[in-house]
Amino acid sequence: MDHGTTLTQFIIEEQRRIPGATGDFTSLLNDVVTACKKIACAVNRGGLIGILGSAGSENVQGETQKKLDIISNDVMVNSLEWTGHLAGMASEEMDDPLPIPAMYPKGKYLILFDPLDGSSNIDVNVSVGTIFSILCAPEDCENPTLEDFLQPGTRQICAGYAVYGPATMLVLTSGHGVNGFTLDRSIGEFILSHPDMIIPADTREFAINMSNQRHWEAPVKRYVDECIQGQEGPRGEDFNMRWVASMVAEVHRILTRGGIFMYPIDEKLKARDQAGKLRLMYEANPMGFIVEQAGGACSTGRERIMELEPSGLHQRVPVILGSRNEVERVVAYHRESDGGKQQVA
Ligand code: AHM
Ligand code: MG
Repeated sequence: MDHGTTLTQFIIEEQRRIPGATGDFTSLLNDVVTACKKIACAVNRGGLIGILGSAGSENVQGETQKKLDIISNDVMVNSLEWTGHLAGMASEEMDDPLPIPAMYPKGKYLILFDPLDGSSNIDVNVSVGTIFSILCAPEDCENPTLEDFLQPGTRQICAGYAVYGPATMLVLTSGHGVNGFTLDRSIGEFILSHPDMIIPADTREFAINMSNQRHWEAPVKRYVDECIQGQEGPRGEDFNMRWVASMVAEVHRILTRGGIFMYPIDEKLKARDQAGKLRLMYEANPMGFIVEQAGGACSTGRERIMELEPSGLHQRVPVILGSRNEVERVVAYHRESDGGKQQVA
């Protein structure tokens, strides 16, 4: 019985197209995929084995950690540290980059991850996910420093996410388009189910946390206000709104049917000295890479996210991503509001 193209088959076939490829990267990706399957299993059984709820600790950013945040982080670390493909790893849940223990061989790649994004949704059984970004370590780098991790998004060689929803899916890019795979639990393999994912350039669906409306900057207020005015407003069409509070689920929806997702800078974040809510290195950059590869756009409202020069591992940035024409409209509203003259048609 033919189950279709497995993810393992897909990445080996991709590797064969690269002359001189050693298989190291393929093997690393397989290890990441295995880690995601283990996390999917933990998330799936959470309520049955007593691992829902708070762990009673905080991460470096002062956010309460859930038990599953910590379990997922441990799964990623334990699944990847021994493989010999990595020079180091960094995670939303760890203060500093984690060196590879001396007893294991080191490799040429760096990985950054958010082991369980959207974890405020775990206890209410709403989709959560794992996001990862793979970079090359500098040549002959035995022990990568923090600076070695601080590479702009344009230097990513691969990015992906797993979404633990009604089905577990894995979505990947290594710079040649975006492909989606669905976990077939009967054989324990991810099967290519969404080849060449493309985000439509136009959309009539936006996602933003409306409870922050009074804190937003003028260009975001203007954009959302025009959407809400619908047929009677300047856009002349009705818009729909969604907010899952799980970035992986929002990006997945946008990759599937289009849309725009915004977590902009606002006065509330500024008052806390935060430059945004979402983290550049393991949320905005990998999602930016995936969205751009699917034909969409990803900006802070003022700059392309992938070109930002990172200044810290846990740096936060405003994020506006999705259908290209809508993202460009929001960027143009920022330009106008900041004093530029450019008008939107
Ligand atoms: P997390 O990494 O601590 O889970 O936070 C990131 C999440 C995103 O998935 C989501 O878009 C956002 O936080 C939701 O924020 P809010 O609760 O302010 O709506
Ligand atoms: Mg997160």
